[in-house]
Amino acid sequence: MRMSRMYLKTLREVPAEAEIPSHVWLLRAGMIRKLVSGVYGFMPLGKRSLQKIEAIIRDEMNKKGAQEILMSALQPAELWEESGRWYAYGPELFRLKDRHERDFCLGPTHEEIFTDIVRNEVDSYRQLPLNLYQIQTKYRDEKRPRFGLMRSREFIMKDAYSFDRDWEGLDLSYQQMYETYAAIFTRCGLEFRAVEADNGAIGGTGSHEFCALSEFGESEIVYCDNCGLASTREQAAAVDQPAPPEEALPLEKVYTPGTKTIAEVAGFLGVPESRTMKALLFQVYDQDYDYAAVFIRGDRELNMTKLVNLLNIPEHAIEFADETAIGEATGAVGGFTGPIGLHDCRIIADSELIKSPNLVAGACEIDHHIKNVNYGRDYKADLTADLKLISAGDPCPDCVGKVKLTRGIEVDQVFKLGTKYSESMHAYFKDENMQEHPLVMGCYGIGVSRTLAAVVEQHHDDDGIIWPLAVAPYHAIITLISPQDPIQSELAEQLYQRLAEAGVEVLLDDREERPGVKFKDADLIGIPIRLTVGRTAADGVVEFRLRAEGQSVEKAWAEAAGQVIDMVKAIDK
Ligand code: 9G3
Repeated sequence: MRMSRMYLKTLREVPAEAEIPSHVWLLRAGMIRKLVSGVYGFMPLGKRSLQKIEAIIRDEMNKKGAQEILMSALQPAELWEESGRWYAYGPELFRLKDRHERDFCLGPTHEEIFTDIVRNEVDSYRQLPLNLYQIQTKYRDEKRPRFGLMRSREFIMKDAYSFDRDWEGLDLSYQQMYETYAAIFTRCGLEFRAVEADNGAIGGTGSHEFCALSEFGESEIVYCDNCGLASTREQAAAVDQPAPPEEALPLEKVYTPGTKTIAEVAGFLGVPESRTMKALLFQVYDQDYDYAAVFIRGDRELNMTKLVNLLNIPEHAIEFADETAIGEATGAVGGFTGPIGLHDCRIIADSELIKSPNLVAGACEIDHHIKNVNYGRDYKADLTADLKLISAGDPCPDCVGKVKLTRGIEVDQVFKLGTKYSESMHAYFKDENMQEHPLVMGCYGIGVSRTLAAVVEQHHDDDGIIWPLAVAPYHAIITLISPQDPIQSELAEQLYQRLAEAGVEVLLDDREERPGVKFKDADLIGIPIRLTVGRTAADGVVEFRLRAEGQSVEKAWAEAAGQVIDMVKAIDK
């Protein structure tokens, strides 16, 4: 493609709404354009990279015997009523009516649609296992779309649905898709971790998130380089590290004026924070108790997911209580609450805390704490469990390593759906004895447009994008310094033809622009290989430079061409 003909508008300035690198660079490189909040269009360069990612997905899915179909984005409400989800989703579901006042939604996902197709046409075990997928536009009316393609209201997803005769079959399908995803993200040049994830609203059991590591990711990832553990932070077990046992010393109430925080009381008494006890008070709804006090070591943070799971209550049934407001009912005293003197309140203690001797706790009295509080002798809990939020450097729960924390972009999700949809929608098959059984399903999504953004998050520098060769919009760019110089333009044309004939996707920057602008644009759009035709054209010499490495070397043009052709042939080998 000649850049003098190409539809491309690069931006020198960072658009105001762009907060993270991928959003900045995709806009500045002219790859995407915003239509309205959370809705983006793909311009020529962006569309080409999107197609590269889709081609990798198709190749890997087809290798595993999955079959591509394409279902509609327009979904009749009836199917969602059958699955029971029509009323389960709120404003996030784009709903509309047709001219006959019939209810529809724009599909945020396609469990119902795929189950409907299969229930009408699969009725025998001989047709199983089956894996159908599509690459299709999804619609979710996100409350706060942001970060460009990362959280948009319309996005491209590859969603696959597997149908098996039993759970063993599902496990096999799941394993197949897991391997497929690892291959896809590796070929796209993404560094990722597969982490156990919470099942969330969709139900089913055992789901994973593949997270592309990025400091701007929305998921907090805990990982161990030693054993390969990877988990979302709220899911990660934390290892108890109690102080060594010691004799329980006598209780001692001390005057600790104005020391409301852990740091203040630890500082005032000259003890480490790990020798103090933190109290967190909660108001609880729809349970047979109103208040709960959670006690955890002063140097730890509470993991709310673990607390909610322990109490087996929904997240909205618990909220932080105002200690002063509940003082009357429970004896709590803001900033000085401890287990001794607390009443009419569920006492919940972290597993590590109860093994830690002689701690400083609030005295339930203003400006006073109590030293040497010991579990068992001085207080008991109604419930104890690991409630800690794991932190970087903590021991790995699975090995002797230390965990690290990073953030991840959830580029996909896979769920074992089981019979959730096949039962509610009567998708059954007959076995060898003509016995009817519900199909056992799994679903497997990849955020295609989100993957594009994740690649940019992981592959950029201060000058722009650094595309991995396999997903670059073009493999190479020929920067022609002086198009009006016949020697230079002749050589550039020769090089251009040679590469194009060999199947290299090559851009020829033949614009009447200053060299500096051409170099800046080449770096900004991130084409992996740059060949500069300039002063040395008379000797048949060009400058060869890899975007990812930065330094340039001079080569005879045919040799440079050969090297580019070899690099392109080596993609995905
Ligand atoms: C909705 C709306 C938003 C949603 C869903 C339904 C997420 C919904 C979960 C999934 C699960 C899997 C197939 C591909 C892989 C992920 N957001 N989910 O079901 F109505 Cl508004 O989509 N689906």
